[in-house]
Amino acid sequence: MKKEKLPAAVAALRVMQEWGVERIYGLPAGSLNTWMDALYDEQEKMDFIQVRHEEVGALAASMQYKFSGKIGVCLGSGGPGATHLINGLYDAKHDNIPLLAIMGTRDEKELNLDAFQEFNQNPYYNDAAVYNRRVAYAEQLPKVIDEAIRTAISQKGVAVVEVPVNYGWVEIDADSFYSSASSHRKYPHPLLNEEDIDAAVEILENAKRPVIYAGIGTRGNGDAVVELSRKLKAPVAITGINYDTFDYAFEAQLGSAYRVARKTANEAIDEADTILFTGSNFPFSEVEGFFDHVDNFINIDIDPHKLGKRHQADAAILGDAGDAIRSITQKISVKEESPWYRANLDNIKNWSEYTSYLEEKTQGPLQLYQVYHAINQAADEDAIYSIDVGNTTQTSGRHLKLTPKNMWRTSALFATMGNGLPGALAAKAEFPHRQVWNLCGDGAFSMVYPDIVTAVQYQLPSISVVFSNREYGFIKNAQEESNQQHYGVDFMDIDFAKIAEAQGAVGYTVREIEELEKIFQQAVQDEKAGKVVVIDCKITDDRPMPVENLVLDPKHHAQEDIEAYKKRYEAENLKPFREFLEKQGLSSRHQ
Ligand SMILES: Cc1ncc(C[n+]2csc(CCOP(=O)(O)OP(=O)(O)O)c2C)c(N)n1
Ligand SMILES: [Mg+2]
Repeated sequence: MKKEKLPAAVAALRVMQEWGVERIYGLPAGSLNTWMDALYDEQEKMDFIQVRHEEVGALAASMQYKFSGKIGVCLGSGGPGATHLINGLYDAKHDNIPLLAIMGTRDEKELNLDAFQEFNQNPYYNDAAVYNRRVAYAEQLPKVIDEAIRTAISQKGVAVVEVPVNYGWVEIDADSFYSSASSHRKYPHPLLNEEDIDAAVEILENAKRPVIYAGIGTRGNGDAVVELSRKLKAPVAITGINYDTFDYAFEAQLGSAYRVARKTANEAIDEADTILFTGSNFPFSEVEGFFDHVDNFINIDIDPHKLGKRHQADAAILGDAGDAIRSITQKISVKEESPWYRANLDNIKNWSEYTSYLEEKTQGPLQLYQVYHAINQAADEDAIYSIDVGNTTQTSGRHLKLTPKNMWRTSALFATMGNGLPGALAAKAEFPHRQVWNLCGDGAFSMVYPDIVTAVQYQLPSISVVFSNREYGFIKNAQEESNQQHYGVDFMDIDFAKIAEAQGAVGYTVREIEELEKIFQQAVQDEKAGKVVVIDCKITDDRPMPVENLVLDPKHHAQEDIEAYKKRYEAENLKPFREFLEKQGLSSRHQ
């Protein structure tokens, strides 16, 4: 009997399908011809999303996992298409995201002879990838794809597979390969070591000024963190990528720390004596000596490699952050509402009055703050936010009113600009019935806006809010701290609404506060009607408050400097944390 045969590339797609892959992002090329034929054959079971730049495809694939936990796949042609993928691959590497990148290359006979567009590709990806191979012969193609996906998922990283173009067409035996997807099991949570829990509990029992630092390891366990916070009377600082784990109205939420941050978190950590650091890889702790002053540092992580990585730990707990937090909560005694806790609650309230004041202004030129107010008013309660890199990363964490029903995702550790729109494409493809927002700066949007066409073409509606301040604001602000001059940071005004319209999307321009409400309500209707929307918000170039560099405390700054700072940041009623500490009979550690 004749054996059933199928093209090797189709076999590879079947393996991917078993792993749950529903779409591939990419852009065709000669070296991808066999993949395109296979995708044509499999189009009933799998989508090909044609992007306008391979980087957008790679970023969409990476962001897809951040939103849905499903591995993303991207394609790049041999040579230039493959090298275009690199930012997406590094985004995935840095954020521990499983991703499969397939690179075309020339027919095997032409390899290693400096053929057109040919180069020794694998070494280029070595640093980014946990698996990085060229397929050795046609029959191996589905097996290598299976190995690549299994490695990417189990090691939470990037798998790169280079495929000579002729292999994909070779007819292979249908029974010569299989997918190991059905054997996939998640690592179980490590059993907690009770001695380590007890050591942490003892430290916390004696802490006078505890702060819980909740990283993304606590995602899905916000309730457990809140319970511990209320029992221990410890405010909660969060990693910047963890906003949606907590309800914005949680009374003891300090927000995130350092620069992409809120005042309250920096001040609390600065005055704390004990940090409970859970499920976080906060990269600024060593560089800035962020926790150097504390008496005790407790480190919880599910990854042994992270224990003690960011700061020397006095107690270390290997385990799932939720499990460990629950165990600590069970063992710890209920604390009275302490002066430390009250001072923090007051400080949080003072900060939230400040941000509300900015957001709710009805007079004056349009600032970014009022744009957030419009978003908060117009957004669905389970809206998804894809956040680009720049001021938006910082300000969305201050002004968006998030709850665990939302999702807020960005390019966190690699922090590449241009991830917002790819993230919105991926989010809508994964969650077609949820409202999707892309919040980005004008610089970041300029890197990727041709892919608005992709959203239009594939009917993946979203609302892109462009914060147009006509500058690379986040970098201009950094220059203010370190350079003598601003240089290379300003650019011309761009009409993004017009660009959007030219791409078949709906474009709006907002110039005044009073225009916001109507346009945002209309945009929401448009998105629901299946349209891709771009709202170009022409905002002032006001710098958002640098909370890592506060000038509010008369003990440390001249009155005129404080007045100038308050005036510039419209912060007349904002108080230094010292005032709240002293009101509670405590003193600052900076005398
Ligand atoms: C690909 C890339 N290039 C450069 C940077 C450095 N960088 C970080 S934020 C930023 C400016 C962002 O400008 P824009 O998108 O206009 O946002 P704004 O801060 O003005 O709101 C730059 C250049 C980066 N993170 N990624
Ligand atoms: Mg800008």
